[in-house]
Amino acid sequence: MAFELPALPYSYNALARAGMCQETLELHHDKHHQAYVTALNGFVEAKPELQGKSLDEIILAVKGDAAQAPVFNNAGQHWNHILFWQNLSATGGAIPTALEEKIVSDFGSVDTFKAEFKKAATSQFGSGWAWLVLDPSGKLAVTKTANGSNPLAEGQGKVLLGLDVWEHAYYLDFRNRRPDYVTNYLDKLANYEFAEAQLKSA
Ligand code: MN3
Repeated sequence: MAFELPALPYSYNALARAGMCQETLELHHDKHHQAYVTALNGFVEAKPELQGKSLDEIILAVKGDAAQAPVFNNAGQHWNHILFWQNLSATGGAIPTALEEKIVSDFGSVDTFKAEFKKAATSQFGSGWAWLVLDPSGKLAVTKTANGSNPLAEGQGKVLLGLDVWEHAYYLDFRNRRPDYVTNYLDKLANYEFAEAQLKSA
């Protein structure tokens, strides 16, 4: 069973007013994400040991194996983008009560959480991701990973939010201004209701 590109959970122009234009979503979803899925399916077809495994199982099976890095990168990016599309909302930015209480309890304040997330997202050198996770001890934490890696591969806990900081994610909308892209995400695009649902299902 081949892996498939999931449809966006909103229209291509749904996020334009919140800072992510139609062309960004068309290229990012239809070209970049599709390319990861196509490459991953090619590897699975060629490697019997990967066949029948779930996406999570593939990521965990090949992580840390230099010879399998192309498999890891494409599987990781498929996993990351499935999460990412659910992380965005045309009416994002509002933090529901249970999540806000947990953020205040674990970071001290919403502003501190946002400052830590922004620091992680802007200090990730080159391509990668910033994350809000529920760490293995049950506390919220901000992390970052390089390229196609993610908290699943690195044992950082359950993901509540993940922000793509590859240039393809923001260059059309924000040019070289990654900090502005991150701030806009936290204040206008982030789907904190999805994050709260992840927290409650943990
Ligand atoms: Mn991307």
